[in-house]
Amino acid sequence: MTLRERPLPRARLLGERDKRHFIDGKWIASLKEERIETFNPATGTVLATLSRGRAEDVDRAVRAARSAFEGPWRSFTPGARQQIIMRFAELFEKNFEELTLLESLDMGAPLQKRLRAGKSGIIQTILYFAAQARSIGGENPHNSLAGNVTTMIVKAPVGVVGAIIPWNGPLFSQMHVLGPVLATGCTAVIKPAEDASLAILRTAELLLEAGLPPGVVNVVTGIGAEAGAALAAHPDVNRLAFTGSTQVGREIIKASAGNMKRLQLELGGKSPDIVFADADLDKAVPGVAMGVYANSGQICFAGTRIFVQRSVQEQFVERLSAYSKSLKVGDPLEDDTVLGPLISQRQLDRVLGYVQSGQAEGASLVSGGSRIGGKLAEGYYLEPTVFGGVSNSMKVAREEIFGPVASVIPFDTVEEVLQLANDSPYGLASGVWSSNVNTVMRMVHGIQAGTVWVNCYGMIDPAVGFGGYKESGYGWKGGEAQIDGYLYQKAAYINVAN
Ligand code: TXE
Repeated sequence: MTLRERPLPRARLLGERDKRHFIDGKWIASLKEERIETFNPATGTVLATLSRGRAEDVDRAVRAARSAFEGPWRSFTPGARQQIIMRFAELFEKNFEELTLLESLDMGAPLQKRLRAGKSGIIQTILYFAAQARSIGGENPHNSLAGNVTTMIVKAPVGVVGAIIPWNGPLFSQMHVLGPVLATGCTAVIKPAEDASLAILRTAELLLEAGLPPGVVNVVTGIGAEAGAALAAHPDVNRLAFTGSTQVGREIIKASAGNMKRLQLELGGKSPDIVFADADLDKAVPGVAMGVYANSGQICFAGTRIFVQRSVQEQFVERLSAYSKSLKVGDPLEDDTVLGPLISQRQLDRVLGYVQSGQAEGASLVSGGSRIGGKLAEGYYLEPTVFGGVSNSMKVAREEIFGPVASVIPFDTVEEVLQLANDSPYGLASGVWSSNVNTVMRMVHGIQAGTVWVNCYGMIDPAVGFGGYKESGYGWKGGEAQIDGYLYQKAAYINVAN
């Protein structure tokens, strides 16, 4: 039986196959009643249809968010907001299997892997923001004014937040919007990616069940250039969180200029992962490999530029290639699958284009590089791919591929690799594998990237957070810095002598 013929597991989870927007706590069709299709990337078949939101639908959602912000939501104390977030976290945990299955069907992530490893990270993220709800306070700074003047800094929620969420991990991504929005008392209009909206629509329902007043979180589905662009340009949206390509990030910056929206941009990456000769290769090989292949390479911080010190380069490439071949690529719903399909035919074509360009520029294709056929032929599956002999100036080393493609670049010295690692328009993340503390500290201080993982790759703690240097965007996600971005700061000078 091919994947296409297999009955959808627990198809009831999809509920109504024709999805609508979630506005003001209700399911609402687009004003023009247009629809788009969303596909299962494992089979290439239509999974559901979504309402195609246009500017007028976005406007309706922004109005709902504004009136919830000015209305019922305003009377919720920090403690009441915290309780709602905690109730939501409980419901989310209770429904985690269903939500993860939806996400898996919609974007192809291996289900069991997500169920095992993803749950605690996602729940911890929302719980971190629940705690933050109680910690937002003003300040009474010591001032240099006359004794009868008291100064205060007070904080207030910025208002309506727009969020454009990508398809590569919607369940996790949305928490970095829902968390700060609910903790600070803002309201939101979310535009999920057209390729993976289902888990976000289901989450909106759970928020309502948790006791969130209607209108606090709204979801408008549709196409980026239509609904997304309308949200980015909307004059009554105060802040916009965008995760996506650097190219669209530039459009968002332009669109935000109209009303000077505050922005949080998490954009592309081309992260260096650096292996020194004194590294423990038994740990570095799988660590580096999964730094590229996790989520089939569709992660913004994937460590795709693998710099390996020349004396261990040959051995490393051999082991990386053997490890890559050992990983099971397959149906995301099978228990032992490590890599699922890419999100779409378009993404598969884009990644195959990079494989061709690597070969054309003289890199050596050590393993992988082809679409997978047989019973996986209907989905968008690609073999984990290793390029050796890459130079940092090749296209495969300069542009974000967003697929399971590793490029190995040899180096000799610490100074050389630092210069090469920083020679990129991006600066999202990086990895260092070494047992020498001097080398490690030289890298931690020298690498121009928002995160440096040492002898590990891909850990994220919501209390620590992450963000980018250079064209990887700005606006820290997580930690107190993110909360600050969702608050206006206001100074009060109170002269009691008058
Ligand atoms: O991205 P887009 P795509 C990178 C990655 C990938 C490439 C293209 O390199 O190969 O982008 O992927 C919305 N105004 N990343 O085409 O187009 C769209 O609806 C407002 C990195 O999917 O940037 C979706 O929700 N919004 C990344 C989101 O932007 C617009 C995650 C991403 O779409 C819009 C995804 C517009 N004009 C892709 N056009 C990461 N940093 O994790 C599109 N969108």
